[in-house]
Amino acid sequence: MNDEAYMRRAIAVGRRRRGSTGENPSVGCIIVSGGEIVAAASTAPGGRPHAETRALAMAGEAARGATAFVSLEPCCHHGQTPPCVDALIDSGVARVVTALDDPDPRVSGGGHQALLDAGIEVTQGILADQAKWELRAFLKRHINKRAYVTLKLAVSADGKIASKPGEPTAITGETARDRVHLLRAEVDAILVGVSTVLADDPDLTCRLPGMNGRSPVRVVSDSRLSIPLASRLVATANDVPVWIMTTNASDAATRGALETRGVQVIECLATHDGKVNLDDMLAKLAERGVSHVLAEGGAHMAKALVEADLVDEAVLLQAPVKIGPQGLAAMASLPLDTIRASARFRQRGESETLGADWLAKYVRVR
Ligand code: AOF
Ligand code: ZN
Repeated sequence: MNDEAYMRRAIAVGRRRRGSTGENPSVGCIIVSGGEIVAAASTAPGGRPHAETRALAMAGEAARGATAFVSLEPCCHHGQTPPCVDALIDSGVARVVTALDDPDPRVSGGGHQALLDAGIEVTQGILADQAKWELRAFLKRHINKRAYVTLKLAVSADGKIASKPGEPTAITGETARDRVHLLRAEVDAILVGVSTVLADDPDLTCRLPGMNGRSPVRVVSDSRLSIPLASRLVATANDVPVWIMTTNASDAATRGALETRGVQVIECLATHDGKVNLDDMLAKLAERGVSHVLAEGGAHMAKALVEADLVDEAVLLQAPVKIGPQGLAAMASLPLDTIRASARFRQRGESETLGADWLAKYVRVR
C-alpha cells in the first residue's frame, strides 16, 4: 500500500468518532510497521486522549522505526493532554505522514516543525482534500470563527414541509427519520427557531438503538424567550443540554425560570428588527466549542440562513407525496432551487434511497 492508501485508512478511522469528540476534531491515526497496520485509533470520545497517543499506546514497541499516518498535524501544545509530538518522538517512529496543517493557533505548523527538529521524516498534504472534507466543521470554526451549518430540509414532492403553518405533518418515512437521527449523532448541535418548538414540541434527540448517548446540544433561536416552560426541550434540559440563543430584549425573569430548569441562555446581538443575529449566534456557538450545527427548522430559519449565506451544506430529504399549494414551503418565499439549481451549491455523492424517500446532499462550492 502507498501513502495515499494508508492515509485513506487513517481518515476512515477518524470518521468513527465524528460528533462525539466535543470541541476537538475526530482525528484518525494508524501506525504502519513493515507494511503491516500494527495500530489504529481515533480521538477518544469526549476529545481526549488524542488519536496519536492512543495509537502509539496500542502499538507499544512495534512503533519503533514505524510510520505514523495522521489525518491532522499532531499537536505540540500542552493542553488538556501532553503534546502528541512528544509521544511520537518518544515512541521512536521514523516517519510521520499527515494530511492537513492544524489551524489551531497553539499548533499551526509547530507540530510538523517539532517532529522535523527531532530528526523524524515528515510528509505533509497526503489526501488533503479528503481530510479537509472530514474535518470541515473544525476547520470552519478555527478559520472563520463560526460554526459550520448543515441545513436539513425534509420536503414533499412539491417542496412543502407541512400541510399548513403550525401543523406538524409527517412527510418523509421511518427510514428517512432514522437517517436524520444518524445525522444528529454526527454533529455537535441541532438548531431550530422557536416557532418550530411552538408548532411541533420536538425532542431533537438521536433515538437510534444504542446511540442515545450521541444526542448533540439542542439550540433554539428565540429572541424574546417565548419557548414554553412546559415544552419537551425545557423538560429534558437536564438530560440533553438545551441552549437558548436570545437578545438583550428578553425578559430577565423568564431567563431565570429557564435557567433553574437547566437551560443555558446565551445573549446574542440583535438584528435591526429585533431577531437574533445569525452571524453572531454562529460565532457564539463556535466560542463554546460547537463546530458543526444541523439546522432543522423551520422555514423562516432556513430562509434566513440561506439569505445570510451561512448554509455550508444542505441535506434534502424528499418524499414522493404532494401536499398541494396550501402547504408551507420549506424555505418560505425562497424556492428550493436556490440551493438545488444554484451555481453556489453542488451535489456531493450519489443520492440515497430511503424507503420511498430519497436524500441528496449539496455543498457550497463558492
Ligand atoms: C492531535 N490529535 O487526535 C486531535 C488533535 O484541548 P486539547 O489539549 O485536547 O487540544 C485540542 C486541540 O488539539 C484541538 O483544537 C486541535 O488543534 C488538536 N486536536 N490533535 O494531535 C488529535 N483531536
Ligand atoms: Zn495531540
